[in-house]
Amino acid sequence: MSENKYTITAALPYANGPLHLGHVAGVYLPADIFVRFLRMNKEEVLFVCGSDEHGAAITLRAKKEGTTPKAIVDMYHEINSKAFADFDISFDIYSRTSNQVHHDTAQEYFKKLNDNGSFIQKTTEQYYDEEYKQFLADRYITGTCPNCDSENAYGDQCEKCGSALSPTDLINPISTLSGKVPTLKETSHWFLPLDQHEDWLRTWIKEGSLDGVQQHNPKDWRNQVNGQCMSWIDGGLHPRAMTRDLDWGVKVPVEGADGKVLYVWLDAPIGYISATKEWASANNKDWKDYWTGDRKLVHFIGKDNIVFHAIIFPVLLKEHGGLVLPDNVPAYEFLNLEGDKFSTSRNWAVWLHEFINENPDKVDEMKYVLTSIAPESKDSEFTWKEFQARINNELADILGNFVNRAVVLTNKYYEGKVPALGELTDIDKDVLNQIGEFPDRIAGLIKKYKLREAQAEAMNLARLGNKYLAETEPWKLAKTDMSRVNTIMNIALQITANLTIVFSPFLPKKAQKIAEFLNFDQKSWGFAGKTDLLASNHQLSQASILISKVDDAFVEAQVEKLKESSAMNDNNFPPQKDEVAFDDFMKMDIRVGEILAAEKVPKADKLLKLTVNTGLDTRTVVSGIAEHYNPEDIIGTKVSVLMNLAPRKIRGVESQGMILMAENEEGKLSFVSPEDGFEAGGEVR
Ligand code: B3M
Ligand code: ZN
Repeated sequence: MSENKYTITAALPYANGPLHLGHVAGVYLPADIFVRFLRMNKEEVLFVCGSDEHGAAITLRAKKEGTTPKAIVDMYHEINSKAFADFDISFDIYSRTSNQVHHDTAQEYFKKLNDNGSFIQKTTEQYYDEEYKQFLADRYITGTCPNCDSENAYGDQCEKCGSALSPTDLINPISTLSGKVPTLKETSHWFLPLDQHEDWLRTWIKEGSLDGVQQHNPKDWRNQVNGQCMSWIDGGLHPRAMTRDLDWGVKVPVEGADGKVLYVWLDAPIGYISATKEWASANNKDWKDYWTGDRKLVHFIGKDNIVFHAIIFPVLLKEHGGLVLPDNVPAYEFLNLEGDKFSTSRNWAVWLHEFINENPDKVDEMKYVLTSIAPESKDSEFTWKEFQARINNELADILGNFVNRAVVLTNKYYEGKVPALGELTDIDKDVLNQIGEFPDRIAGLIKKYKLREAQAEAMNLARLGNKYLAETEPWKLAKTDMSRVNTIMNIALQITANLTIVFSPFLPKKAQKIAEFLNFDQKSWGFAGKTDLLASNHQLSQASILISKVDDAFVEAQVEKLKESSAMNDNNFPPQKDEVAFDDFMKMDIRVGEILAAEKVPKADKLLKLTVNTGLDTRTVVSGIAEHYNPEDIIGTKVSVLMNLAPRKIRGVESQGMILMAENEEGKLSFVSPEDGFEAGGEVR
């Protein structure tokens, strides 16, 4: 059945922060749905992704936090790869660009192009920070965008309007290191002369053909992708520097290039190839099979990545020779959150790993909501209210309700054995015809990357089921006409079985669960409609709850959490609390205490049980500091103790007071201790 072979990539997320719902809705989830669909159709598909661990965004973050780029990427690679796995994103490999195989691959690639004469070497004047003695590439420099006047454009890109920039394009450039106006200084770099590629790029994008051979149908590409590409090409392409004066990245593999690394947007897309190599060598395959011949290469990306995947990387692929160009570049618009843009710096975000940790049983529910609002053709918005409405009114009331009725009634009337079809009425025939059409129609939409509509169609099949049961009312007929009920329940169960198929790419866990109710192996079926998936007499299993409803308290808590965390000021500190009266403050009895003993509280990662001399007595205080202090290191330490806090039981231990802690912007805790010579019992005011 496999006609096509696919290599599917999802943009490599920068390992400089956690993933939020915007990333998921507009890249990883649609890519995963598409891949799951292809796999069900028994197409040959490889799905690659990994962490993008180079680039100025990472070195700058390390500098700001006083740590190393390596520490940053190790941390976020871990967080993000786990979040993807927990969210059931079915990559064949999630690699990382700090791997040796990637450094080797990127260097080889560069050398090959350099030997081909694909680059031009130029000495140009680049911005330089005199104070930091460093050239200012990409995010090391900000200024006003010449295209949209946004004041926060970076040296390589304006995130507001999406245009690709060079540092010298910026109006009023400022070094992000010193905050000063940079000077110009000569340096030599390798440039990709994009201007020399305008002609073939134009034909390839407009007509989908290359060297007279049809590659893809340009009508299959999204309008905004074609539109953005054509506006760049028509605006005139310019040579673009492919190397940088930086010490973090893939070293330029040429003599005399000390202190230079590959531009992150040269090395990152090559990361797709390195990931393929890593996967291939672990699976006894040849990576080239996935990048040559009649392979369809599809890049799922956000709209700010279009130029890199639809212009620059294709030029690099063509210059390499022998490799396929993308068959499609489905780019997504942006998802907003509760009326505002997602913002990492303002902490206006729903973080994927946090959501999963707090709601491990709502993975498919979140998938459903995100696909319902996927920003396919324009920006869209996530709200917790809509999250609740989609789950309660659609997933639970339509899908959950129908499946439950079909399975429960069959168990009730037939001890779970599928009854045989009898004589068909017009309404039966009509429904059977419609069932057969759903999978094909949904498949057609998925192939066109219209996943939002495709999922809505899947839900329409459940709607059809509900309507059929409401019109035929088997629960009434059960008293009078059991042979009619046989037919109705058979058809209702065939709809249920088809639901496991059409929902599989979108809601893999729920589809699996429904299949378990039916005792049905939906995985062995292609994505095709059948009205006899369940044979008569086939034994079902029991139904359990498929979808739990979301209550108002959940919605309120989520909105509250978002507002609280985003109210943190620039330094990540919470805002000032409401005023209190002096007398109220004076009610607090805070004293110097001395820690006499400390031990871990069993089965509580964060808690230490402290024995504290307060000057008045010796008491037990439980404190959430186990991740910040070793018990043996703090004996004898003087701390501040809130004495008259009502005692509380924490993990079975009564805590008589509270140790006051200072917190920094990363959440690290420190005791608030008096200077030497202050004894236990002294008041803190
Ligand atoms: N890391 C940018 C981004 O996350 C970049 C994608 C690389 S794909 C080769 O927007
Ligand atoms: Zn702009």
